[in-house]
Amino acid sequence: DKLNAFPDDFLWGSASAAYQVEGAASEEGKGESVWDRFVKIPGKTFKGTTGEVAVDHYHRYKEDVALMAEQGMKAYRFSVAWSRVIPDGDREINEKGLAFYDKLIDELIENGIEPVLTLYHWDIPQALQDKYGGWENRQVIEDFTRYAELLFERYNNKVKYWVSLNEQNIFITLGYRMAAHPPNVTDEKRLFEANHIANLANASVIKRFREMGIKGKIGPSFAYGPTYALDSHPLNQLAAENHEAFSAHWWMDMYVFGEYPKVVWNYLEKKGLTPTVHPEDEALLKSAKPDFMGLNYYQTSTVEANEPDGVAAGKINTTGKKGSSEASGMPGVFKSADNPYVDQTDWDWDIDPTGLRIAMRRIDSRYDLPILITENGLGAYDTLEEDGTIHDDYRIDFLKRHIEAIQETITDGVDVLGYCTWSYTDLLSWMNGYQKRYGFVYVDREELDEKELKRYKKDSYHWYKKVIETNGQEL
Ligand code: GCO
Repeated sequence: DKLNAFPDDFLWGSASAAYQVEGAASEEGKGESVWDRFVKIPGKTFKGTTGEVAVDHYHRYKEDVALMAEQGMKAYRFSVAWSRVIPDGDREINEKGLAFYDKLIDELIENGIEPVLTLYHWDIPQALQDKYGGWENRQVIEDFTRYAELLFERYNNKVKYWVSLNEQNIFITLGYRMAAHPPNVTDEKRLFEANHIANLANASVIKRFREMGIKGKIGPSFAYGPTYALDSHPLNQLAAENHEAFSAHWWMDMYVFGEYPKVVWNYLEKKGLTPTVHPEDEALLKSAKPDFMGLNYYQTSTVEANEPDGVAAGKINTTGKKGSSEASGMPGVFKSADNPYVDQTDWDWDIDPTGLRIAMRRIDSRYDLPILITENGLGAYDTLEEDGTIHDDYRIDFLKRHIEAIQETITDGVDVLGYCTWSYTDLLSWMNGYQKRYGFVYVDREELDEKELKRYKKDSYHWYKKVIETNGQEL
């Protein structure tokens, strides 16, 4: 029965990431992260915007949690900034930084909101980047695990949902192929090496989580949107299969089965791009199956066959995000195409609620894991009216259609733990500044009076309140 689709304990939530909301970039002992450094390179972000102040969540977390509580929010996903709690990444612990997360977590729990803690949302300490090249050096596995252990120990019994790496596919691809994220590199060989080490680090923290007997569930958050073939031409269908292998199985197979898909491995081998694998890696990678797959869903991709000799020879589109990928093809494998059946957002991302249903069904049938939707939302321009209202009916429409798709997917038999919209308050869009807004709560940065940063409830805030109240029955 469709009306009973959402389980009673369904986690209606919302999400954010440290660098995008906290601000206080160098307060109370916080160390520099690679993002604090990267945003200073001219031309890397929209009008040079940074997260130095962001939306000042660090000082306003109480106000933000109060707004969530009033809305009836059941879960809040946030990330811990590694360089806030271990400023150099591998040395002293900064108690003041940890105290912030103590307070945030307690505040959430007191208000009946389940904390969903992301260990890594892209902000590795700059000190580790300088010292040994960050994700390109195996030392990071140990350092990341020590950092995770600290949080596991401290928040065991308080935090029940843990996210290991957020969107490994995005931070690796944008960081090492497109120089659109730190460490600002365009090198395929380095990309696959760093990616392998990130896989090991991910496995290592999950293994540690099990060894420590932490109560709760842990999994990665992966940016996934299914691939469609442009049409039923068999070569276009094959191209779609290939894209799915390169952009999705390449990572998710590793998380769940501890191995790389053959199709991609063999292709990379021919190009001399396979990462260095040590004999002991396999055992670690196979010892760390996640409890759930965290799904960040924004859009689908459409592809067609590419000429073997490379008409559009270029890059692999692993981001699943147009506009964030210059990409578009691999000779003999696939190239990007436009989908004529879907509309686009203000940033040209395909709007495709059915794609979310397909995404979850594919994850369910290939990996047989519960799914926690850790992100889904609409980045748009919003207008603050003179009376302090924001009429974001386009966002309501977007979210409503995606929630309907989730409802259908649950009736298909897929185990869905919860739904965290992206994002709670408006926040810094890494490369697009503060004009690209995702939140239920509008943050006024227009006057650039950063001390003000007043919060306003959008229409979608009130709408989601009712969705939660009725457990998804009233959309
Ligand atoms: C943006 C992006 C982000 C991501 C998120 C990924 O506009 O910068 O959409 O906000 O969705 O950080 O985990």
